[in-house]
Formats: sequence, structure tokens, C-alpha cells
Amino acid sequence: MLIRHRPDLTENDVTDRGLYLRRREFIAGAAGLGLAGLGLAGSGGAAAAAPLAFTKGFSTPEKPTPKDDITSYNNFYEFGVDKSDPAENAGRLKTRPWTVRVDGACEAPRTFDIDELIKGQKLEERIYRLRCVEGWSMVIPWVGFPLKDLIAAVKPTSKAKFVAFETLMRPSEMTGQKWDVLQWPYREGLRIDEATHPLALIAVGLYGETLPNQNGAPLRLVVPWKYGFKSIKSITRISLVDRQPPTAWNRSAPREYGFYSNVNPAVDHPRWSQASERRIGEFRRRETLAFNGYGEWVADLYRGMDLKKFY
Ligand SMILES: Nc1nc2c(c(=O)[nH]1)N[C@H]1C(S)=C(S)[C@@H](COP(=O)(O)O)O[C@H]1N2
Ligand SMILES: [Mo]
Repeated sequence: MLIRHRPDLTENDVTDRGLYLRRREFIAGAAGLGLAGLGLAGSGGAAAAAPLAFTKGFSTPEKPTPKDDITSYNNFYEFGVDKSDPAENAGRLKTRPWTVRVDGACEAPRTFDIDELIKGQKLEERIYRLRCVEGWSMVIPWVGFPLKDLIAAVKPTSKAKFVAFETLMRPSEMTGQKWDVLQWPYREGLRIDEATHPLALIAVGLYGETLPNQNGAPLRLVVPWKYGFKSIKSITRISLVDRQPPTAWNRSAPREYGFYSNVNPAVDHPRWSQASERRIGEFRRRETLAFNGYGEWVADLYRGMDLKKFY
């Protein structure tokens, strides 16, 4: 495995909850760019990409997939079902003004304006692998903040056992929502301990700039140890709930897509194997790793669970 030496960087953060980070996966330190370019235009479709200020956080040393691939080969069914549809159609989505409602089982439910939310967070770059259930993968340099910080801000109560996420419903701009390929709006969910795991990220950027619409602007979830469809894009609502919430893909094909959907080479999808994957840009398939290679940090969440049953 490639080891990237960054002598100019020092180790810090992401060590709460006893999380132990392997040095070769841990590129950390201060690399603030001193840029706060968040003044995005409030009208007319896709905002121009703006630079974000961030520090370096927990990252794989693998080479990131080229930006052109990350932004042109997408799944975002609200804009069509072909890989090229989101890049072509997502420019219609107005991402300002944008609010995110965080509510449910908490003492301080709140509606956040996206720009205020971003200003209030310490952004980090986290280079994570992304493994789609279809059998392809990428390495993506996200910029974002831990989901657990947003959850903590609303003071969850003991009834908060799961977290439910919802994407915007706006068929006039999300033209794919005119077709019933899924029950709209797109929904996802996590157990509260998954959602508050330090690796669960809210991404607001990639490659150092604000997220392109096709990748889920203005904010999306990134759960690197689960299949890509768990990482819901263009979120407008996050609710703390006491029961496992319904999720879009599980509703449409429950035998194919479970609630947990941890990357698991030992449990095949009913129509294809999950043992290997094609890294975008590579020719040969490579082996898929349990929990997408993040087992060292997340396997404990599932101790004692039958992962064939809870797929
Ligand atoms: N709202 C919404 N979120 C979504 C999807 C979608 O269709 N709608 N597709 C998912 C799937 S299947 C994958 S693989 C990832 C792809 O993220 P990317 O296009 O940024 O690589 O987004 C996920 N999030
Ligand atoms: Mo996917």
C-alpha cells in the first residue's frame, strides 16, 4: 500500500470514543487555506464552485479518483437514472436559499441556514473510499464535518435511537422525481451509534471546493463503510427517531437492499456478487474489503449481529 509522507503535518483530532487511527491511514494536521469563500449566488441554478477553508483529517493514502470522474459518473436518481444524467441535469437545482431541519427526539430542534451551518463548523478534508452496491468504487476527497457534531447541537434525548434523513422534494427542478423509480423524497437512515461514529461525515465540498450539484449540493451524508446509496444527497431534513426509519432503496427492493447495507464481500446481492469491484480508472477488478476497509474502526458497532440477516 502506498504510504504518503507528510512531515509538515502533525497528528490531531478524531480520537474521541477511543477511536484508534492507523498512522498510514491518518493524514492530519493544520492545512487551513485561509479562505472563506462561501458567498454563493442566491439565484439561478447551480452556484459556482467556491473554495472552502479546511484542515486535513482522517484519510486513506490511496490516490483520489480524478475530479472529472467523480463529477461526471454519478447516481442521483432525482435527475435521471443514467450515470451521465446528474452532471447534465442537476444544474437546475437551486441550492440557495437552503435550510436543513434537524428535529425529533431532541431538546433543541432547529432549522439551520446552510451558510450559517457551514460557518459554524470546522471543516476537514477526508479522503474516503466510496463503494457502490453496483460494484464500482472511487476515492473521493470530501470536505465536511462529523455528523455527530450536528446531532449534538440539537441535544438528543434518550429516545433518539435512529436518525432519518430526507432529500429535497422539488420535481420542477429535480425532473427525475416525475417518474416513480423510487418513492420520493429519497430517504435514508442510520442507527444513532452509526450516525454519531466519528467517521460519519456531512460533506459540503469535494476537491477543496463547494459540492457540485450532481454530488449532492449543498450538503450530503457520507458513510464510507456502507454501500454508496446510504450516503444521501441534498439533505433538507434530519430527524431523531425511536424506530428504524423507512429508506428509499429498502422500500423499493427489500430483498436486495437492507437497512444496514454495510459493504460486505461475503454477502452477495441477489443479482450479483459483492466479492470484487472496479475502481473507476482501473482495468482489473480488485477485492472488496469488509466494511469497505473501515472495519478496524466500525466493526465494533455490529458485534454480536448476524450480518447475513442484517444485510
Ligand atoms: N438523494 C439521493 N442520494 C443518493 C442517490 C440518489 O439517487 N438520490 N444515489 C446514491 C448512490 S446509489 C450512490 S453510489 C451515491 C453516489 O454518490 P456520488 O455520485 O457523489 O459518487 O449517492 C447516493 N446518494
Ligand atoms: Mo450506488
